[in-house]
Amino acid sequence: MDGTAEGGQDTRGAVRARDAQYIDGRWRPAAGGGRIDVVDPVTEKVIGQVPAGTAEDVDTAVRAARAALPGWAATPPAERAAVLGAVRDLMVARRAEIAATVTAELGAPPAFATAVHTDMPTAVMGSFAAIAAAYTFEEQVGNSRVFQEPVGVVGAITPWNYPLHQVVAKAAPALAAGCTVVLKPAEDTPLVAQLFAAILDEAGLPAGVFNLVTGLGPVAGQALAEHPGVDLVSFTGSTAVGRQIGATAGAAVKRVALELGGKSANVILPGADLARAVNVGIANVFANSGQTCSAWTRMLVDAARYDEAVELAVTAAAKYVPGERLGPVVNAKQRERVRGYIRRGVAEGGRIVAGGPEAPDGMDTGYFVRPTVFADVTPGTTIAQEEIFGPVVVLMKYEDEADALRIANGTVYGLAGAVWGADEAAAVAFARRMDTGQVDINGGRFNPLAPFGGYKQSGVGRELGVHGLAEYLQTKSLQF
Ligand code: TXE
Repeated sequence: MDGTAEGGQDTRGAVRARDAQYIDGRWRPAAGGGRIDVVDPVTEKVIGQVPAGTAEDVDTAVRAARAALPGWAATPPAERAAVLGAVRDLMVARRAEIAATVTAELGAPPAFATAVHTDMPTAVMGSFAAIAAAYTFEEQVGNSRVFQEPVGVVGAITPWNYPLHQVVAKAAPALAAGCTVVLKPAEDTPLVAQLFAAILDEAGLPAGVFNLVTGLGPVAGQALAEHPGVDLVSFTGSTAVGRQIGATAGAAVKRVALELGGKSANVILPGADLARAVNVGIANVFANSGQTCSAWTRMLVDAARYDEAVELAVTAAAKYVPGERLGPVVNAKQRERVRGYIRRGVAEGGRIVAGGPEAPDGMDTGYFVRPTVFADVTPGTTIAQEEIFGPVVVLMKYEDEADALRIANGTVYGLAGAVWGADEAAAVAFARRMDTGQVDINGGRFNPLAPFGGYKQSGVGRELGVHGLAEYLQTKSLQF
């Protein structure tokens, strides 16, 4: 069922914009007449329009989600798991269409759009189908029967940086738990969210269980966060907006999950394979043009090997050719923000060894930023403290392990990180002392079952795996 009015020009074959909101199992016209242009960050051309949803659309969607809640909550977990499995299969079948959509609206190079933007959320969807099928929603504890019940209606607000993954990381556990969902995706990347809604529809998810309202953050997003019919707000985005959403939820005594910014450290211990640590570290930051909340944007190297690390980083950065392996950032505002940070870094004494604030040579079109490496950065400076969210990495020197730990832990954030060392036990011991939610040891590999989330101001709650599912559950006990 997909009787949509076609809102956008089809510039890349598979990409399509729907001029409608997906509410209560059908695409319906938005309440207001406003539209949001969706822009291709490579060409700067408008590739489609979606509705600028209003508080009225949000209210209609929340009512639909409330009405669908009892039925979905009472659906046996195995049946919910089967629907998620069908969704996963459709994501596999529509892999090329998903990747093309992310490429069109985010500017992600096609290979990355497929391998990461498409395959990662597909794996996450599959993992929640498996978790829902196996999870213990009901158990006997002494003379009590303990039930894990859905929290209720979830308001999900997502950013543009991993437009489908961020949606799936919320929708999949929420649906697995028996919650119903209203999603407000980022205004820059609503097309893949619309495609996802179409996939859920095709998979046979009952009407009202998942609803999509496109719109602006301070309008549709805020209306969703403040709606009394929402039981849990799950937000990923900037710390500033997260703080506001947390305060609103706190005042309403409502559950909240926040995935916010990061400034993660890549700690290269003295015995580590330096070339590998630097190369993987650079790839980690420049993938997705630096727009990754968990990116290892601070590289920490011991003083003895610092100069060698700088050279390796410069060589590795040169492989990220803008327009080829390195895509643009999402929009003009973000490009100016990142360039501003680069200028600030220079003003505060950092030494640019690759890249810089100017546009890449001969690239007047597209929101490109040169892959930038800073050396001689001191820990207290702005570019060593604030999330830049662009292809910028800072290299810092440490004297000994205690110094490295102090620098690694010396920000308000604590989302992710990496430790490299010849002695794995020593690397693990170091990682255990880092104030951060997720650490890769000697490279690591993505694990959709591993809990992901922040210490300190990087957020509240966890996504992925059984810990991610638990965010969407509340516990009831019956005593006998
Ligand atoms: O984020 P916003 P922006 C960081 C990153 C980036 C900066 C700004 O440093 O440079 O934030 O990005 C919705 N009530 N991250 O401005 O505004 C908005 O519509 C309710 C890190 O894009 O926080 C979108 O859907 N919702 C991050 C979502 O919030 C509101 C990913 C995120 O947008 C709202 C993105 C409001 N008042 C940015 N205002 C990460 N952790 O991965 C906006 N929104």
